[in-house]
Amino acid sequence: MTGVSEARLHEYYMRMALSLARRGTGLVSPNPRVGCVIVDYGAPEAKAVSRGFHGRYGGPHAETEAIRNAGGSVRGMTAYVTLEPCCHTGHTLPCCDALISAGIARVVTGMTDPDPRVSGGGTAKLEAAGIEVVSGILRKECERLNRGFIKRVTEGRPWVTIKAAVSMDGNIALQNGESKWITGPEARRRAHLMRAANDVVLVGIGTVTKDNPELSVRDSEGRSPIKAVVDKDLEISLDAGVLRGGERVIFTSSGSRGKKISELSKMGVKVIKSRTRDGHIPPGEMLGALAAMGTNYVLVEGGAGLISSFVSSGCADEAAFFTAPKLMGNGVRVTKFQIPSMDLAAKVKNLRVKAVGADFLLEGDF
Ligand code: AOF
Ligand code: ZN
Repeated sequence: MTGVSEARLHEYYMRMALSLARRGTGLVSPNPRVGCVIVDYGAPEAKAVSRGFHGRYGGPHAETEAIRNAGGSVRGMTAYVTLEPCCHTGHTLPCCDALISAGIARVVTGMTDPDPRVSGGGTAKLEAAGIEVVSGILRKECERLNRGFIKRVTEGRPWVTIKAAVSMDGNIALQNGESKWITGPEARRRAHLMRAANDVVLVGIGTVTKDNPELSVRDSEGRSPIKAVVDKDLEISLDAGVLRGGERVIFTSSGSRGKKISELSKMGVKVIKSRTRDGHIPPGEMLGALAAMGTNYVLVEGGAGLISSFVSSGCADEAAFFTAPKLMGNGVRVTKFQIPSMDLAAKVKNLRVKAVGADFLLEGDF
């Protein structure tokens, strides 16, 4: 491509690698989403000759997939990878070794791997083998795509999105408890897609008792996330829809004991006991346990109490509010905390607004 600067080409192919990486969404945790494109600059024009992505946990990494998919020699070519190639032996042999032995001449990466087993070691290994490494192309986009992986590896907790369906005046239910259906079918389908993109869906026992949700992924393709319920006093009914199949977790207080725990365990439910503070299980405790289970992304779906405690404890990273064009009056507010002055309001940055059917999806980061 004559006339196109090298920087533009790097971004172009990195964008291609990013869209490949996205195909691992919901499938690769605790691993990161990674995509790889191999480009032949030796041809009269730069040409992408092969693509690969990390498609499931324990499966081959993006780079080895791309090398394999080439079906022939990739000697002298450039590999674009959204993440620094690994140099450790885990489920698979190091990608660095695969790139070196395939004769790749240049590696262009999006971001450094925060995993302490790699973290700069991959780049160093490639350079020591005489491969040119260009780092940090579309770094922000690459880091954004793996925000949960980064969070878990560097802070020991997954990325948390609080999700709710609200009216324009901030209600998630009427005074009488009615909450179906605030938003329309398109928003509900989108919410199911959101579940599929997360590793865990977390709700409070109040929501389970009142709405009896299944928390499965129905209206969209994809695997179902872990279903987790915060149930301090173990009030859950053994017939609750959420307990029907899939991977299930209940967070309860360390004081919970008795027959219910053994019944739940017999049903295959993982019961995690936690200390309480002011009568609540601190969100940080739950997130620590979920990180230890290898999850990178948690969707907190309500109710208001749980959403509020995640926000006020600084454990909410992102908000996704489906907002219906209606007013519901003096109902149940989506948050319950008191703010003493406007400068202490929980501010949402990088606001994204999307029309979804007749509703709007407002998304942003804390
Ligand atoms: C890459 N390309 O496609 C992925 C990488 O459990 P393993 O053996 O699959 O190793 C997981 C670690 O490897 C993970 O923490 C991250 O550091 C790296 N993931 N690296 O070069 C890939 N998925
Ligand atoms: Zn690798």
